Amino acid sequence: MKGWSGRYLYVDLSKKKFHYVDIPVDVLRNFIGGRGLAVKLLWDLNPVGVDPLSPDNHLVLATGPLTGYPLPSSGKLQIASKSPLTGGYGDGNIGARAAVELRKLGVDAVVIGGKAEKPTILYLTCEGVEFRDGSDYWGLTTKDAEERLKKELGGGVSVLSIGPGGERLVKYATVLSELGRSAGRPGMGAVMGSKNLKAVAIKGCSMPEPASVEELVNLGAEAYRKIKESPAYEFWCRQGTMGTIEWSQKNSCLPSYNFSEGVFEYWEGIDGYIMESMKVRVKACPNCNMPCGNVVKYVTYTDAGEAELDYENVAMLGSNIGLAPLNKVSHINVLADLYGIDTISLGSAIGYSMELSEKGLLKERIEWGDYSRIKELVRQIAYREGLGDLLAEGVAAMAERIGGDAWKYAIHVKRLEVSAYDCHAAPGMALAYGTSPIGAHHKDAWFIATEVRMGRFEYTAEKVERLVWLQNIRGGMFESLTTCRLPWVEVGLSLDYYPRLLTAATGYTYTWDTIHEVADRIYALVRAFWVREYAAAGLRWDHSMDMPPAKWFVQPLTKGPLKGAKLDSGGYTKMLMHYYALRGWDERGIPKRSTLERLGLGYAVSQLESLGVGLS
Ligand code: PTT
Ligand code: SF4
Repeated sequence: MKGWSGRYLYVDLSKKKFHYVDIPVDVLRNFIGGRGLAVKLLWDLNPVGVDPLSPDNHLVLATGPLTGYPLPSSGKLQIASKSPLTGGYGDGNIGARAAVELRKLGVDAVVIGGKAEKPTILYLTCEGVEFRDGSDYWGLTTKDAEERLKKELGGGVSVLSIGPGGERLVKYATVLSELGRSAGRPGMGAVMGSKNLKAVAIKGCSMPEPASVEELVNLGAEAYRKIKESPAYEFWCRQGTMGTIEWSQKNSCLPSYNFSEGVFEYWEGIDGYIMESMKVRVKACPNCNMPCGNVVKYVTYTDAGEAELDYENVAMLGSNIGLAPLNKVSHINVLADLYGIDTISLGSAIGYSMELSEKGLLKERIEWGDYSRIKELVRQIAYREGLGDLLAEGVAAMAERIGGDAWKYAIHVKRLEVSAYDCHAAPGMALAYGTSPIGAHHKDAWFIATEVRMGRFEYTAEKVERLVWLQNIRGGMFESLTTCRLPWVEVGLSLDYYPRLLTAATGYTYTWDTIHEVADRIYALVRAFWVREYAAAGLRWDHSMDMPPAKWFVQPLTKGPLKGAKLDSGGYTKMLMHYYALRGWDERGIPKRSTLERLGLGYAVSQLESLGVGLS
């Protein structure tokens, strides 16, 4: 086998044992790696209906057949599990040295099950697994844990860790690495915490051999060159994702005041140019020649330090909670990283509590942009103190517990908080959130850019067709390869490199047809996973699961160039039904029997039927 290692490492924390399991080559060919491999492993290994925070849930760390090779931006890793926030499939993508080290372990994935008796650190090397006592690490921030562990284990070790948020099972706790890299928005950090797993340290030894070294190296070198020649390269290296603040403001989709508006009056205080004036260095993921990790130095009256900034973080912890300037936002971002909690859900939970407070639905008074109150709230969430204990559950659970009209202002899809694009005037982006495999996240389809070109108010079949294509490329291909998608998205590297690189790595001929078929398979299995888990919990699945937040339909924008805009529910539902038809799913959003069988997922048919899910 070339390009893959052909096995995964299974670690049982309860028994302190590990073993290696062969992965059949057709599973690798049909799912490629990363997300594809992760959902297949979770489908097979997780008991149906498992409690996400129980020892029986599994955490999967998965690479793909391009990870770590000398080609653009190949240092990415998938972290996946059944989500404690949503109850469905959850994953995240981290750009860190750990991705390459994991590839060098001679496995395609690491699967972690069970629960350690006491706080534990896993040390993974080519010799096997060491179960180290992590008691002294429990309670440390992600930064302190990683620095101490690296000192203890010596050079060449990469670390994935959780902070106090993950330890206390904050439902949107993430896994951090290299201070500033975070993955697993739907609570992958809480899954680690539930297993008493403070950190995973990895030191590999050698990469799997590709089918054609020469082809891979030549293609990789050519692609690196093309990236540097791109007209977008210079600005990207200056601002990275932070350039999106200005773009979103101008296009009226910068989430402001808990997604009530798409423009923010203080946007110039948090944009990419301010960031440039604070920038002290740039960080890159492994094998990347278009670095976008913008590290800034910040100072407020009370705080100072360094932060790595990205668009989502700054929008959700800035405009969405009425906070500016960037110095203050930077500090809140750092707190989220140290505590190990997702900035998007955090900004949503805080913004939601501010709006509820304003409307008298929450008795505590929490003012928009109140910096010291926000700092305190972040700490309370991480340690689950006072009001923080409620906010740590995420906005869907907050709405349920508060009751009354609170649900009207909760911004989520399938219980995952919406990432940083307001959709009052973006039905296609709303559909991207509605149908994203992990709940409302932009990674599978950053449709807003396409929508700006295609028209903001159209509810067309053409948009839906484009959306399915985008999801297949981003959520299907890139999440499985596993490499960063930004060389294509941001500096226009031709997509045609990827099937060629995949073929050079594995020796199997991948065409666009085979890649789209793999993506369709991954989407169908992820959807079947959600339906299975919901059915096991006694919940019926229907199209309401794919509806965006109510606010976008009923509460128009009151400011900016698109003042008065709101979504039309008839138009949205028509697009959703067309989406289902394109995917071969029925009008409830459940893959049809014929679709599952065509994609080689017959095992999902029998499992769903045994749970009483009737298939069309
Ligand atoms: C991702 C989500 C994003 S997407 C951002 S900023 W973005 C937020 N980052 C957080 C953070 O930082 N700290 C924190 N405590 N929480 C955070 N939550 C948010 O998480 C990221 C880059 C970015 S920056 C993006 S778009 C691209 N994402 C990719 C992806 O998903 N897949 C892929 N193949 N390539 C990608 N390239 C880009 O990578 P999640 P990273 Mg991230 C501090 O994790 O769960 O997927 O959610 O991984 O290493 O930080 O790189 O404007
Ligand atoms: Fe990482 Fe940015 Fe490079 Fe992508 S473009 S690999 S996110 S540094």
